[in-house]
This record gives sequence, C-alpha cells and structure tokens, in this order.
Amino acid sequence: MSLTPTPADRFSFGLWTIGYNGADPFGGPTREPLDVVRGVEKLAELGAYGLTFHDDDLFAFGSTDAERQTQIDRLKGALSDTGIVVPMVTTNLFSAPVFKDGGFTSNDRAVRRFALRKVLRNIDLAAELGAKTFVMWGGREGAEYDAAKDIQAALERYREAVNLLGDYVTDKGYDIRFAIEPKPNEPRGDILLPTLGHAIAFIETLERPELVGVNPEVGHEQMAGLNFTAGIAQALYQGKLFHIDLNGQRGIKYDQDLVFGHGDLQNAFSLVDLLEHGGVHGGPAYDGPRHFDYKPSRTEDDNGVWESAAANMRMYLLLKERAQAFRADPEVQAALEAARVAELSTPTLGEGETYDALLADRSAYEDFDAAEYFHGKGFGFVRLQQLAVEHLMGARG
Ligand code: GLT
Ligand code: MN
Ligand code: MN
Repeated sequence: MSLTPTPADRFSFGLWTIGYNGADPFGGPTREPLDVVRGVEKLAELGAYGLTFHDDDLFAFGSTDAERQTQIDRLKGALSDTGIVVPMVTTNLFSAPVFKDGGFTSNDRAVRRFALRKVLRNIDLAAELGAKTFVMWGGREGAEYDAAKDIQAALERYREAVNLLGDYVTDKGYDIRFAIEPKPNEPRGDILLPTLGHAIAFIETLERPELVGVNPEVGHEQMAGLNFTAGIAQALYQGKLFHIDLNGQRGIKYDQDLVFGHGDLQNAFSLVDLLEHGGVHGGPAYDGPRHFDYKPSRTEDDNGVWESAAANMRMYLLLKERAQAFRADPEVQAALEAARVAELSTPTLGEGETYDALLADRSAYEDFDAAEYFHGKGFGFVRLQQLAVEHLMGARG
C-alpha cells in the first residue's frame, strides 16, 4: 500500500485550517495570511483532492459583491487549473460581532433573520461549486448562563432554520445535504447540540430528516470525554455520517485541533479501521471525504504548515495500512473468534421466537449455569487489544 496521498484517497482540508495564522486568545498571528489560490495549489501538490471553506474564509465579512465575486472567480480558476474540488461548504455564523449570541438561535430576531440570509446565499454558492455537503457548526449557538438562554426555544429556532434550509435546497433542486457539527463548549460556555448523540436525536424532529446528518469532529467528542470511534459507529448505524472532521485531541481540555493521530492514537486506529472496513462482522463503512479540520500549531512557519498538512494524510494512510494488517492477521482472527465478537451479530431470539418460547426454554434459565462465569469463561479482550496495539506499533508484520 502506498503512503503517498492521491486524489483517490479523497483527502480534503478546510481553507481555515491551512490558512490558520496562529492567532489565539492570548496572542496575535504568527504567520502571514494564506491566499486561496496558493492554498489550492499546495493541496494539489501534496495529493489532496478537496478544499472546503466558510464564506468568510474566501471573502471577508462585509465584502462588496464585486470583492466577493473576484475571490470566487480566483478560486474557480485555481480549481480548474489543479483539479481540486469543493466537496463541502460551510457558513461562518460565529466570528462577526453580530453573531456574539449566535446565528440561528440568537435571542435577537433580527440577527436570526440576517443569519438565515447569509446561509441561503452561501448555499447558492455551494451548489454553484458542486459541493454535496453543507456543514453547520453552531459554535456561537449557546450560552454562558442558564438564565440567558431558553434552550427549548433555541432548539425550536434551530429547527425552524434547518427546516427552511431543507425547503430551500429541495425547491431549488440542489443536490446538497446538511451535516450538523457538534461541539460541547468553546467558544460558548455551553453549546447547543453538544455531542453527536444530541444532534442525531434533534435531526429526528426535523421535517426532512433524510436531508440532515452529522459532521462529527474527533476532538469535539473527546473534549466531552467520549469515545469517538463508538460515536461514529452509531452515526454509521443510523445512516447519519454525512461528513467527518479528522484531527487530534489530548484529553478533556480546550479544543486542540492537532494533526490527526497526534492525540489519542489508539482511538484513531480503531476509527480508521471502522471508516475503511465497517463493522467487524458487517455494518457499513464510510465513503465520504476524509476531511481534516486541524490547526497547524502557532509555533510553525510556512514550511511547517505544509509539513503538518502532509502529516495528516500520512497518518491516515499509515493507520489504514496497520488496520489492514490487523484484519488480515490469522492470530487476530482467532482472537476475535475467542472473544466472540462475531457472535454479537447473532440475534438473541431465534427466528420467529416469541417470549412464550423463550419462557419455555429451560436451557435459557432453569438449566443455565450462571456460576460458570465466576473464575471461568473469560472473554480474552485484553489479548485482542494487545494484538491491536502491536499492529498499531508496527510490531507485527
Ligand atoms: C471552526 C471550528 C471547526 C468547524 C468549522 C466549521 S469552523 O474552525 O472550530 O470545528 O468544523 O464551521
Ligand atoms: Mn476543533
Ligand atoms: Mn470541525
């Protein structure tokens, strides 16, 4: 397997990732702004296939129509020169002061109407560029104080907004689906739809739930102490993994946006295994773009930006290689068998079996020896995990 990325790997990057200038709450930029044309050219050179962006990444908030158009034309030129595509577009509803209390869920109704107009305009651009996914990260949709936000009303307004967007793409005939990106906190003290579970539950309340899925980010779920791979498995199981943000995070702290694999490496390994192969015994894999949402650390110069972009793709490919070796190893197969992992796919009841039949089955209860599970009948999960880690470390073939 080659470790050189090609467009067939479908790696994509946010313009705000490679374009991150190093500014944080404690210090200003450490790097010059990145021009979009150079960004596209560099990504093509590195073997990526896609660029994603927020409206405000491409043309500054408050740009005139002419300034906006110039930037769109420059982007289009770079795309046709390089073959880079735009699989996803998103809207910035968090940077400008007007969005300080959110966009779709600001207490201020005029702000909500402005936010909707900004998104509708950006959906037209997404369609024009052929993007199939429209991400909604509601970083400012939240509050610091419980009394400041009526959460039930906020959910209702969020619903109203997403329903309207669903009507819009349907009426316009756009081939676009939405992906909600959860995050527990930062920049708000608490953010609405904080985890992928909250988001999936919310989606079911929408008028067109089939148009809406999730765009989970590794670090965001891990900031909530959750197992990202397990969450992704549920999103796949429910047919809701429309997009994914890959990066690295080391534990429950501020959003680090490290290179993919530079955080919880074991979880990154199980994630790539799942995305590439699906469940161990069936269950869907992921076929969308492998999108990196990381920040080149503020310590890096221009060269470091591109080194780190390349590192994301290399990490993914290395993990993919390790995951393939893991699946193919006969000892792993035997350990999986011993751990009865596949047995979980067997329904608990026999075909057509009723509760009456279950109640009549003496082997299930009266004759079942639960005591055998004391000091016996171990599952061997630790051995399986040891094999996984050894594959991850390159210690086995
Ligand atoms: C912002 C955020 C990311 C989101 C982007 C999409 S914006 O950088 O931190 O996680 O994916 O709006
Ligand atoms: Mn993040
Ligand atoms: Mn993200």
